[in-house]
Amino acid sequence: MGLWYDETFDDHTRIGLRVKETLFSGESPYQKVEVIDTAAFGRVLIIDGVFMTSDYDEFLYHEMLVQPALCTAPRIERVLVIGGGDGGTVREVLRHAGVKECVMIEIDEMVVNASKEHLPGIGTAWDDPRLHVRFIDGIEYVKTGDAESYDVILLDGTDPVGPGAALFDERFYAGCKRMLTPTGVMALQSESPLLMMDLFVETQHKLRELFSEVHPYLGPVPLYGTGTWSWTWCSNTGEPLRAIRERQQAIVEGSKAYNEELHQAIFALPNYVKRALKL
Ligand code: SPD
Repeated sequence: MGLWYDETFDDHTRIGLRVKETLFSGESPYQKVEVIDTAAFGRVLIIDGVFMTSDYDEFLYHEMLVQPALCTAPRIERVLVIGGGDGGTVREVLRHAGVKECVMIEIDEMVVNASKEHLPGIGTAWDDPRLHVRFIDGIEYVKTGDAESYDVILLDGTDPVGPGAALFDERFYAGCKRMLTPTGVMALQSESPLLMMDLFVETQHKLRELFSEVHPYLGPVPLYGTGTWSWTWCSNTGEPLRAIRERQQAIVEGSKAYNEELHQAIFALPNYVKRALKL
């Protein structure tokens, strides 16, 4: 049988990967951080027993979190990423020549160090001079940072357990909105509408209290339970389908998933989601 790593969702469900080798295992002040090499998904980052990202399907997650926001925001000079310690999100941001500065706030230095060493295929932009990584608490940062200082904010957290739980709190979202320029766009990972429908709906309601435009969109991430994942695009002025053609054209060639047609398609919601959100 060999060694398997199981992520357990609940009493009835778990998903397992056969392990070729454990590359890193450490306990930070915040959480347990592991990197394993697997036969099916390549290298996989695991935090507190939950699969975060893998060589095999990370592009499906990171391109979807970043590109709809970066291709629609009126301005993209200053971008804030909260979480995302594996480096996949900032890599996608920094593909845009129009980004002058990308600040990444990650609470756990161990995640970044382990990712730099063991996931070099995901974090390929660590040396970009436009990137500024700070190891501080994102919750505190959005309380005290300068108002209206970012054109785009991206939230790349874990599931709402451990230090990631506060990233699903309405006060945190209000802090993000405070730091966003009036025409800015925020996008976040918003969990699985299948496996975590209550959390998904609750998150949409919290965001609707703060933003006039709140648009969830869906895509596949095979590593995560149920495979169907959601992200949410938020703004007080723009529209998610009004993409900026030149920005799209500049990055589509180098994208594994994102393109102009997909941008339009991902915002189409299946009936079970529309009904849950009363759309
Ligand atoms: N169920 C796992 C959800 C993890 C979401 N964040 C992944 C981080 C990848 N950069």
